[in-house]
Amino acid sequence: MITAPEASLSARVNPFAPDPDLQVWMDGQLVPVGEAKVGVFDHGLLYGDGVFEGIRIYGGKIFKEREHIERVYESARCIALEIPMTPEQLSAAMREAMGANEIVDGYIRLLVTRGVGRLGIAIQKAACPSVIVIAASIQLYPPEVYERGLNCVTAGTLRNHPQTVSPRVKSLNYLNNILAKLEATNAGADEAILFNPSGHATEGTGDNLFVFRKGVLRTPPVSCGVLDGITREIVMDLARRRGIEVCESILIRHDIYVADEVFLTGTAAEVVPVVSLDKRLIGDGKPGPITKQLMADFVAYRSE
Ligand code: PXG
Repeated sequence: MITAPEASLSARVNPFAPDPDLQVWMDGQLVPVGEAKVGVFDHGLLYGDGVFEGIRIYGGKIFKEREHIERVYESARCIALEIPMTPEQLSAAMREAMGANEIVDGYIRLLVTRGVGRLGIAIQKAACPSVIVIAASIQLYPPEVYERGLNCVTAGTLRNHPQTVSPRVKSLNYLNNILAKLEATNAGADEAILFNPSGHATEGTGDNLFVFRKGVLRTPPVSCGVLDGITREIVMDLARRRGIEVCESILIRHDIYVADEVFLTGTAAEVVPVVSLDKRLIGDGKPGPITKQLMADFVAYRSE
């Protein structure tokens, strides 16, 4: 329902406004968040033309920094976007943003946009890509979610077709994921599982998917159209170290319904149990022992 705004647009108070003391690193300098503005002609805004990374800071250290930097260059390369900095400079910018805001445990959002240009989708119409680094605290699922597990729905919205923009690119257009998340919220669930156009399971809206059944841990291969998640890689390794057989295999909805355990992995959520899909309980409807083991192993690993 559309209602008339009560106050003029410019007089609205945004309840989600960031801490005004936050310093943002933008194109070579730290600026107060109130001054860290993206131009209305930035192709990142006009067309979603850009890439990003979400990175955790644990105990003052940038977690898996090299992997995230490699992935942002790979995402950028795929969309023919030249990052106007070396990996070393990018790393220094992250440290500057982290230091300026005294973040010890938090989150880095690294963005590269095509920059301000002329109207028009041709990349030649934007010559100066912009780099932004935000270091801040992170909004996580509350602890009880890790104890009870997530209730998920099958999203009607599909994951990007691999022949459109590759799902391996962390692009500034997350609308499919946003719409899938909205489907979950509208259904009273926590999260949505997206499928690809062939009906194969891919991942959650911002997390990779794992299914455990009869001693084998499975996750869809990257070729199914999923982000090559950094947490995914760590968790596969942790599971193997526990002697669990791990394989990348095509999964359909059936495999989730009949799984003993299901969980999601990602930078923000780390390892989070899934206890139902479309209101059907997975296993006994409680986080399972393998999931709990890997949750603990992940916490130990990231504190190493
Ligand atoms: N799939 C998708 C679509 C993602 O966006 C993951 C899987 C997990 O990948 P990593 O490398 O993080 O294990 C992601 C990651 C945010 C945010 O602010 C999103 C992600 C990560 C951190 C923050 O929404 N997505």
